[in-house]
Amino acid sequence: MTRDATTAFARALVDEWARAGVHEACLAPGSRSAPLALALAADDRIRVHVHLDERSAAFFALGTAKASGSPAVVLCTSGTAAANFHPAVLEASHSRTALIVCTADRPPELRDTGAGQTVDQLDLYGRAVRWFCEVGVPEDHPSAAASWRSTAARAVAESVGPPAGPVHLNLAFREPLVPTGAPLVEAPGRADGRPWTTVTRPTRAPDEVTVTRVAEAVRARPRGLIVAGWGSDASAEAVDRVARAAGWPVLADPISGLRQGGNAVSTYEALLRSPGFADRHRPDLVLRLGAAPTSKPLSAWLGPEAPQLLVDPDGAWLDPGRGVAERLAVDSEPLLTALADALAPGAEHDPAWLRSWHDAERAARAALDDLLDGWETLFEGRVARDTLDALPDGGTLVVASSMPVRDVEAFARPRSGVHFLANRGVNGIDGFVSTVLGAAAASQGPTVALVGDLCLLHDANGLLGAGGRGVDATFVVLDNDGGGIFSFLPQAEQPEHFELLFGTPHGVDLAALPSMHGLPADRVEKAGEVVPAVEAAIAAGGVRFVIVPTERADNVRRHRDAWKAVASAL
Ligand SMILES: Cc1ncc(C[n+]2csc(CCOP(=O)(O)OP(=O)(O)O)c2C)c(N)n1
Ligand SMILES: [Mg+2]
Repeated sequence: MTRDATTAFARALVDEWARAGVHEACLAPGSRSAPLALALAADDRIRVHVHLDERSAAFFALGTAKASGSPAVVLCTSGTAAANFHPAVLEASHSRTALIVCTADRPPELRDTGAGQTVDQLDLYGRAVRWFCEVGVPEDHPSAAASWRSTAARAVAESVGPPAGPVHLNLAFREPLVPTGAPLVEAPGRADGRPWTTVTRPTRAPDEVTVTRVAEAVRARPRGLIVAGWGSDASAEAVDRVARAAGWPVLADPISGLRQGGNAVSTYEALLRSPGFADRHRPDLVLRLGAAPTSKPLSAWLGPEAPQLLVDPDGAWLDPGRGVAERLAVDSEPLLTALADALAPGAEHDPAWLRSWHDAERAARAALDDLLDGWETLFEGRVARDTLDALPDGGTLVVASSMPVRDVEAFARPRSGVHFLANRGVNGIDGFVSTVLGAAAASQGPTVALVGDLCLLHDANGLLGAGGRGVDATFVVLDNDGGGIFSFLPQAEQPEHFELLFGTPHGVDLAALPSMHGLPADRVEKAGEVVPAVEAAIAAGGVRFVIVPTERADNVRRHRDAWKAVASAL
């Protein structure tokens, strides 16, 4: 009797992934992918999340991987299904998120013959993947165990990097696609339960010469700054130690997770819009962690004139302003720890520098908070600030692109205890609902999402089955009936086609969307109702919506009022 290679192969892959610490797999229904789908479902070390829409499946997997730091598997059938993974593959590539992307394919004899649901899937995602492997049709072969298992182990290793990112396995399956009942081809794993191949990665710690040199540079330039964006990969403690030892303020985009500690300046967006302040506070050295912050005024102000040291272990060259003077290709945590140690004994400060930032932060914070707290009308900046306040410690805030990420940056107070996530690798407004639900599935505490109406609608399919996934996620939806961000851009000065091309109002009742999926939605009318509504949704659990209606033109005016209030408070 012919032994069953297809089933044995699929089970060997899944076993290797489970051994390597993969916990989540997302898949969309299809026939060609059946062998791997069945093997995933049969292994209770890996949770399987099923999605109709492949784009949602891939973003859900991305959300689990971002929240957990472990690679996630995503699987689909052949043809256009595979192309629907592409947006999440791009986001995973740019945000350096480990994703094991498996596309089922016809065997070679059925390719390029007009066979159904068959496209060229080789290198489908181009240079966005860390590794592409055309795995080949599973066959009964004496070296099956080594070949299958090392492929699976390598997929995990390549996805973890560094740099982490997506890998693509194209899996050709020949019929029959379900177990034949024949004995399986034997492909046992290692006896000790370890993966076939593990990869040892020493930390990329800085050498002493580098630490001494950087410490000297920091000492010589007391008017310095730490600037952090997403992907900083450093602990708040290490950043705070360096900031204190150097006497430098910390300007951290909240999605870096580093807007906390005694030297945090949370109001830099407003401060740097005041030309007097920006001129008087030019730094003479900047230590940059992760991506550039989202803030345009900050990026423009950090031009090439200010010497910037970028900590960039993965070689991602996160330097859109082309101002970086030195790239430190080392891990941030050991660098910061060594730097804090080197600076600690009696580092020279310019106390006036830090005091001036502290005073400005205090004045700007009070001006912003007084203004916002005085408005009963719903204002998106206040909703961003208050949504973060409503989260308990241990919660996760997933911030959507467009204005939510900008408003969190401009208005959120410093805070610890919250895990921030955002799809900022490529800033797409696609796949957001699924990313949030995936993050919620892989997180311990409650997950709250801050999202615009278009971003929500873009991944409306992500809500399919959301209520049955056993996750706690609250969507705070800023409903300004269109793309509010465009009202801040030069297009807004071209009123003739503005609404048609950019504003794009849709008129959809956003409470009807969750209702269609049996999910509760609460609509708030006044600013003071946001925090209680978010807290109530978190306490109730499950997937819930808080709809916050706002008005685009009014929103622009209030942002400008906020910048004016800070300028006059300085
Ligand atoms: C996939 C994708 N398509 C288009 C864009 C361009 N884009 C950026 S923001 C935006 C509007 C988003 O509107 P909404 O989610 O309602 O947020 P708001 O601007 O109102 O804050 C669009 C279309 C994008 N970033 N990603
Ligand atoms: Mg909108």
